[in-house]
Amino acid sequence: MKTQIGIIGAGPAGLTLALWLKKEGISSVIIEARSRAYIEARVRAGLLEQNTVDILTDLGLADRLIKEGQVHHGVFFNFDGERIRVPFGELTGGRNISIYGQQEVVKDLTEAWLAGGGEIYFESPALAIQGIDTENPSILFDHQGVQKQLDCEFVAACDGFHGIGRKSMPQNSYKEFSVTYPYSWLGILAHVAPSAPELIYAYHENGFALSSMRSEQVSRLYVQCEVDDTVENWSDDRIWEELSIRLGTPGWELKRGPIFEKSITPMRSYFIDNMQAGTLYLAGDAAHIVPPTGGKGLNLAVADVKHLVDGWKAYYQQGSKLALEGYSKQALKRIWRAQDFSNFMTTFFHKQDAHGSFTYQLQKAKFDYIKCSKAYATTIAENYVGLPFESFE
Ligand code: FAS
Ligand code: PHB
Repeated sequence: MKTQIGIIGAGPAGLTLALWLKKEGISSVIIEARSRAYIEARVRAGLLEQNTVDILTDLGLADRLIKEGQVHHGVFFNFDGERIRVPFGELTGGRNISIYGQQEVVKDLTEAWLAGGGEIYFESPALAIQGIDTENPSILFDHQGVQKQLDCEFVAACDGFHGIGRKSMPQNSYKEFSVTYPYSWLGILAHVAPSAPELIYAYHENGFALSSMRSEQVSRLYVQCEVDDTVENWSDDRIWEELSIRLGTPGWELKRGPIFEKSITPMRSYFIDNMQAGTLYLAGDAAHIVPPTGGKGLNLAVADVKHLVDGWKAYYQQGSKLALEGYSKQALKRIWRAQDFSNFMTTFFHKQDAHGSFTYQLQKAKFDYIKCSKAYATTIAENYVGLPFESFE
């Protein structure tokens, strides 16, 4: 089997890359370890930045997103029960976010790719990437118990944090940066209408909480929990009680309903300072992880894809390797920005030290500053909705 770009992973990065390359007349094949049912059911992110919505729209992949997604023009911040609103649409000249589950994005992109004749080898884990120091690398993978080989001109490892892409980079070809936060998130999905029209991020003495949603009938909510906590420690009643306390503000009530999904997500920042080696390129979680507090994970994956497509367009259409050679440097400008903003949102809202401590006073000072400074509120707003690509040119 031969193609121009061999893609490992059918997550947001791999699927967006395949569809965008196809628009530019560049062929690719996707190799995915899991089944179609599994990747389309995997509950993860829900916040799409303006850039991501614009890219999916330009690619003709946003019909359902536009129909079923919710456009938000602002976000609520709670601190010790006081609530303010950051009107990011107004502060950024109309850049907004959309709430639309990652699994819905994956469903839409998978459907579009297959309906257009695209190839995905499901339940086919990539075992090795060979020849990245040549112009004809290949991907060895297991397909229904038979070892197969995909010959290509480039390999895009979009295989997430636990994939083989980063592990296939040459020794000492990158420096890694890693921070693990001393807490995790317990996330739920519940059959109940959201209790607020926009997201609520809340600092509380009991711990952080986030109120999000998936539709008018389904709420998505998170509570800060211990780093080694388990869902078994969290009864439905305890979850609703803590959410109600942590998100509470005078005159507001949290609606409750049947919980149908519970999961715990660790909080970490990770990235490497080089995302390419020879004809191997990494994109998305294969190269970086951000704590979900900033809602950046999926959006960073799509931003990496934009830079990769720019590189392969220039190479195949003008014979220039410049953009490909500068891929990591270009992508890292946004990755550093997203790491900083995700770290800001995480340390701003999570309970890290005793109530009233020095750390607490710094967190409260941030909240009080947002209330009185349009400049500070605008800084947060432009990072939250995602900076335009031209900001990093
Ligand atoms: P993905 O991990 O989505 O996709 C990688 C794909 O590669 C997977 O389908 C995997 O099966 C496949 N793969 C792996 N190894 C392979 C191999 N050897 N061969 C073939 N295929 C292989 N981000 C947010 O913004 N907000 C959130 O709330 C949020 N919550 C999250 C919760 C969890 C539990 C996790 C793990 C992540 C969360 N994220 C969140 C981040 C998440 O959305 C990622 O940023 C996003 O999925 C990145 O997309 P990809 O880079 O495509 O990687
Ligand atoms: C979500 O809806 O899953 C979500 C939204 C915003 C975040 C994290 C998760 O920062």
